[in-house]
Formats: sequence, C-alpha cells, structure tokens
Amino acid sequence: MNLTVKTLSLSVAAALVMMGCGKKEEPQAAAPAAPPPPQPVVVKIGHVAPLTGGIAHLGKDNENGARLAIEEANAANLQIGGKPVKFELLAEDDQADPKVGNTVAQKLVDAKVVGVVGHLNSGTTIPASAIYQQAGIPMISGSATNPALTEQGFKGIFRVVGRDDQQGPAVANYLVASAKPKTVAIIDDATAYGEGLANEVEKTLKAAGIKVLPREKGTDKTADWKAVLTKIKGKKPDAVFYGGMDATGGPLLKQARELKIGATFAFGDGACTDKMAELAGEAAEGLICSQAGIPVQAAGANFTQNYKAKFGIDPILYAPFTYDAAKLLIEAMKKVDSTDPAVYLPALQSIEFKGASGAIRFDEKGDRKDAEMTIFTMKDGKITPLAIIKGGQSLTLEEYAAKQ
Ligand code: ABU
Repeated sequence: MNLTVKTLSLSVAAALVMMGCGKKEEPQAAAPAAPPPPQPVVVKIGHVAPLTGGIAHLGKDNENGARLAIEEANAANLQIGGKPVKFELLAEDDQADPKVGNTVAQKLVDAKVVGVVGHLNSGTTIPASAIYQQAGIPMISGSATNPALTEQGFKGIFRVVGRDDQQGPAVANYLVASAKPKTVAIIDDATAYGEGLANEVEKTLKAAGIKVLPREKGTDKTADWKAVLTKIKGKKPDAVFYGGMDATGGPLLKQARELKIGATFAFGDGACTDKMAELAGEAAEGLICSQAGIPVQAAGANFTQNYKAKFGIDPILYAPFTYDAAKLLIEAMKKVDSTDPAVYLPALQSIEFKGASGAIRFDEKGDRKDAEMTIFTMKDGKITPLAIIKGGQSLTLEEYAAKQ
C-alpha cells in the first residue's frame, strides 16, 4: 500500500468511527408554523337605488358603478388603521318609493355601514338623508339632483352630480335658443325630481318671455298619457318639457307622436337615456335632453373599459358618478387612515379627487363645485352629446376631452 492510499484509508476509517460515535440523530422538531395572515376587517358600504320597477335599469347601472369601485379597492389589498380591510357592498332596493327608501336606510344604519352611495331618486334620497345624518353616516348620491337635498344643512350629505337649479336653466335656455318656441307646455310626474325640475324650467322660460301653459301632471307610473296629451294638443304648444324618468317619458313621447303632436320635446336627465329610443322608437329621434354632469362618453377610459369588462354592457347614465362616490368614501378613509365616519368625514368635506366623472370638490353644502351640464339630442337611436356646459363655457365632446 503506498503512502497516499494508506493516508486516504485512515481518513475514511476515522470519518466512519466519528459518524458511528456521533449522537443518534433526533427527529427534527417541526419549524413553528407561520402565523396565519391577519383576517381582513370587513368595512360595509351601502348602496341604494330602485332595483325593481320601471327604472331598475338605472338603479342597476348606479349599483354597478359603486360595485366596480369596491372591487377595485379590494384588489388593491388596502390596509387602514394598520389592518387589512375588505370592503363589502350592501346593495338595497328602495323601489323608488320614499317609504321603502327610509326602511332600507335604517336597515343599512343597523347593519353598521360606514358610508352610503345613493339613493338614486331625489324623492327617496331627501328623506333618507335625514336618517344617515342622524346616524353620523356620510352619504353621497350619484344622481339625485333636487336642490333640497343639500339645502338641509346636513354636513355629511353630498352629491356628485349638479342640481336642478343648474340643469333646468341649461336645458330651458337650449330649448329657447334652438327651437325658439313661443308657447311651451310642461308636464311632470309629481315626484320631487320631476316637479322640481319642471319648476326650474318654467322659471327660466318665463324669464325669457315665453308663454308657459298651465302645468299638466302624471305620476312616476303613468303609462297612458293620451288624456294629458290630447288636452295639450288643443293648445298647440311649440315645445313640450317633461320632468320625469325614461320609463314614463318614452311612452309619453310615443303617444304624443301617435296623436300627431309635432312640438319639440325636451326632457331632463332622468329621461336622457338610450332607453327612450327603445320605448318610443322612431318618435324619440330629435328629442332634446340634459344631464347634470359630463356625458358617459366623456367618462375616464379606464372606468368605461373596466365597467364593460366586468358587466358586459356599457354604462348607461350615472354609473361613473356612483363609481366616483364609492371611491370618494374610500379615499377619505385612506387619507385619515380610519374607517370611522366621524374621523373620515372632514377629509371627505375637503377632498380634491380626479374621478371618472372629472375633478371633484364639494362646497360647504355638499354640492359638487363647478358641476358640468350636458345637452343631448337623440340621433339614430342614441343619446348624442351636443354641448358640455362648464363655468359659462359650452364645449363639444371633443373639446372637453382635449382639455382633460
Ligand atoms: N336626477 C334624475 C333622477 C334622479 C332624481 O330623482 O333626482
């Protein structure tokens, strides 16, 4: 055996002896399990709109907007107050009925929501706002336009659309400038919204020296307008304004044309949707209408794409506004690192936010500062924006988009 082989053999032998003499291997103690990730704190946000009845399509559109914002916030895995949070949307149906609206408002308060997006109708939003205010829960409507909502002195009540004392003059002035009517008939649906907007239109028309016929009325469920329209036909107005929603405005317009009333028809935001073409058919062509914000065509591209990807349809009317309303609540919570309404309310009051519906700031009443108004006409079955009015300026859709 040469020296090298001998040395190697001794080393191997020594190693084997050492292994044999080593401590018997103990079974490895299991590594302590990692602590489970902290369970997210569930933060409830309410949404209320009519999800049944004639304007359920608008209620669902509003709800979809809020739901998209909530899901996007959850996808961002937010931490508030040092804890992961998961937002949950509690969606309620108020059937566009003020009594039901109050019942579901109380239900949301009892469920401990920390904020509410809604309601859709002014007639439900105004009474429900007192319940939220009393409970200290901030509420933002994405569609209620009656001025009375924010004239109550409630510090936690907001809207992200304009008001009917802005919308009424906007649509009435456009009607005067475009149709040059000498006599106008006005009909409303006897709701807080329909009657209130009709009053604003009447004031503006009268101030412009136009004769306004005695008011005609229906309800938010009227399907047969023939008696009202026959009465109006005899007075030969040049234009007719209707304060009400598309579910009743569509049949009204269809029946007017069936009665061979040739007047120009104008509507407010509740009847300023493509649904008018579905309900009135050809009769809807050429109608004039207004919305109390930017048109859905001007909403942020991300919002529109994500909405369509999630719901498989295009947003209809105020979904960008309810989307923004939900985002505003969450943004205010993030700013103060708290989901406590009393803590985040001041941040909401002073918020400056670039939303899908444009730049949002609130005035001391809770109204949106510098809200846009848009005038549309029905063209080839589609509500088509003609003018976006902001701060006394009138812009086309393209001009508005170029400024963003
Ligand atoms: N702004 C139109 C529909 C909602 C409302 O009642 O105000």
